[in-house]
Amino acid sequence: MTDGKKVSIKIQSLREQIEEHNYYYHVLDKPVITDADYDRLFRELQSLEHEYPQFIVPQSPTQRVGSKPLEGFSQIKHDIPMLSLSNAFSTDDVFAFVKRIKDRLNIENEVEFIAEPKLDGLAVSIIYENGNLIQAATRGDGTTGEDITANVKTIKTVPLKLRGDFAGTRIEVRGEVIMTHQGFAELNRQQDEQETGKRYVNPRNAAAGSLRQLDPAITAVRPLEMYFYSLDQYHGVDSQLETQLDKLKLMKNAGLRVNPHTEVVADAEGCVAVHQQLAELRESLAYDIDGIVYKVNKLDYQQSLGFVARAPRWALAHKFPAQEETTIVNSIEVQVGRTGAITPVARLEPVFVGGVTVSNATLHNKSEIERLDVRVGDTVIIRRAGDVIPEVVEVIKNKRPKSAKPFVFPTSCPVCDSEVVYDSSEIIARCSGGLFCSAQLKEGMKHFVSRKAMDIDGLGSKLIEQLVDTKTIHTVADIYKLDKPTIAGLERMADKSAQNLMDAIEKSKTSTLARFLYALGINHVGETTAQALANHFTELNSLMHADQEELESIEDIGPIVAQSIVNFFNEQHNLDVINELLESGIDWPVTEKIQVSEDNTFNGKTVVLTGTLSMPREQAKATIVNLGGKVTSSVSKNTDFVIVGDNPGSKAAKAEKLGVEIIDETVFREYANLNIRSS
Ligand code: JCF
Repeated sequence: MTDGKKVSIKIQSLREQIEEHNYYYHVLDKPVITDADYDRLFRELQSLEHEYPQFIVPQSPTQRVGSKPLEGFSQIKHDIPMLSLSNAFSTDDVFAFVKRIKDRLNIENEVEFIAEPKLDGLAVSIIYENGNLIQAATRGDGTTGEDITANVKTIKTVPLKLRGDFAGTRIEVRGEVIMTHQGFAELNRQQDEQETGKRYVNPRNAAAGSLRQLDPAITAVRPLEMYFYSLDQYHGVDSQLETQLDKLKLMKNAGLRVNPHTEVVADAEGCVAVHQQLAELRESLAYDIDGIVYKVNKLDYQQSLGFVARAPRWALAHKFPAQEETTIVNSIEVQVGRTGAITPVARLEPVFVGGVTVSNATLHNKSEIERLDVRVGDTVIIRRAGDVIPEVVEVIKNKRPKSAKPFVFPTSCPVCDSEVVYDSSEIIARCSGGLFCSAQLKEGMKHFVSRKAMDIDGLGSKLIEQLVDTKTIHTVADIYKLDKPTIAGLERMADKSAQNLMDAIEKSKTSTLARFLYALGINHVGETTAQALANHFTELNSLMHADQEELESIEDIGPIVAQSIVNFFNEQHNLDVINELLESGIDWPVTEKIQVSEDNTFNGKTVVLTGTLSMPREQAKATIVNLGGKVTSSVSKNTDFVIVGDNPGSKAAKAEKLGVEIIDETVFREYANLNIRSS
């Protein structure tokens, strides 16, 4: 075989592996390799393609950002119009819809439906020829849309190539491009940081703005995702498709992600039940949905029902209550947080939005107030999405009272009068008072006693405020000096509750190093970082003396976090408080040092992990390393053991072929427990 041939086979194999892992990750939501292993495959393909550019094809997973910035978007006429959906706002509307369908079909029996969440994003149509993505378009006016092929190709949940044999076919699929709440928040955070002066008002606008970039390289770094909901053309596909569900299954097998909350229901009651379930789930979903879509399942029925005006007769969008409402700003106040950050808040005329009454909305920061130009007395549109704090989206300027004056952002802290200072981006305002500021002190204490920190049950916000305001306590260490008569002397404190609080304080003294570190409220040290620090140092003293370099050597700790930790332990005041806390008896069990017998099975062996393990991969790796073994990512004849979890992929098959010993995860667990003894 020529070298060229060998390289081309290797490239082909890498592409197939990457595509298969994309499918496991994006469509099945069950990755079978680590991100690091995936990255390795990807980089190997990139470097081979770099060396042998003659083998690059547009469908290669490396070619998502292929083209240069466009001059403008060209128009694409849809083969089949992209219709909208008829809307329903009540269960009565749904029953009427189902009755109309049964009447029209002239049948007595119940009609099956597919129910799925209606995603609040942008409809996109994609054409695959011979299984390759060749075109993507927006809905536009339904007849003609814009060619956004280059941008859509950058979305990782959109396969560039379909799975399976699609030679000789032309397929059109449609779906919704969305941005998750998390992606949206992160994007706005970056927009703030880069001082673009532009914040997106909601995930849908952010998705739209990201899709309409002329430079696909910008779209590529935006957190866009896609769910597919319809198969509109399938020329050359020889499967027998009888239902909407068959279509969705075909799509899913082809690597097109279908929303996991999609269900077949037997009748109108079933439709309404899904609406109710998802209305409750709505808060916890990672993205916005604005209702449920019902579609007649049988394709024959869809065909005979046809269309009215611009919507199919066989589909309905059953909407949820709005997440945006208008109300009036009664006042604007600023709040001082634990780190001194000053957040402006709009106090609102209470309004019912997305199922709850809202009377406050965050205004984020000074520049956001300026951008919105929000004033006391203004009528505003507020938005409440998921479980995030409601925010002001827009001011309705023509409803502004004549007397409304621009809001003046304070130059001194409203609580302690210290000067307000700004971070380097000039966006985040902070009170410079530190613990001299009673607001910062109170917030720091609330954090210290919170459930994931020292977990002092019964020491709520109101009590902390009283204790600070009456100057009973000055630092978190003072909490442990409280006596029962002092507590009982506070407002609304009976003898019994004073005793309970004393007990809770006492109980909190037995803690863990991770909790204690988290409780200290070191800037940038959240729960996960605190745990990582505790794992690494196992005791407090060496952490307190660690330098920047050692801290940065810990996985996931970067220079900013490391610097913040060093600064914290350089501050004499903090050391004093820590000493007092330890003197008052706060303690934690010493992390057990692991002792391993050298003749254990894994000592000196090379091990590969595959499939979904019930323990975090890092933990499995650490266990093997503790036993003296080595963990590698791919199976070869040098591999000694392959440990398999659920849904093992190609690695288990390869191990079998090479005769490498395969160990079930449960067996591994038992083994690891037997071989690790604490000293
Ligand atoms: O999730 C959506 N926004 C969505 C829109 C879902 C669907 O199944 C749709 C749609 C628009 C038209 N189906 C049609 C026919």
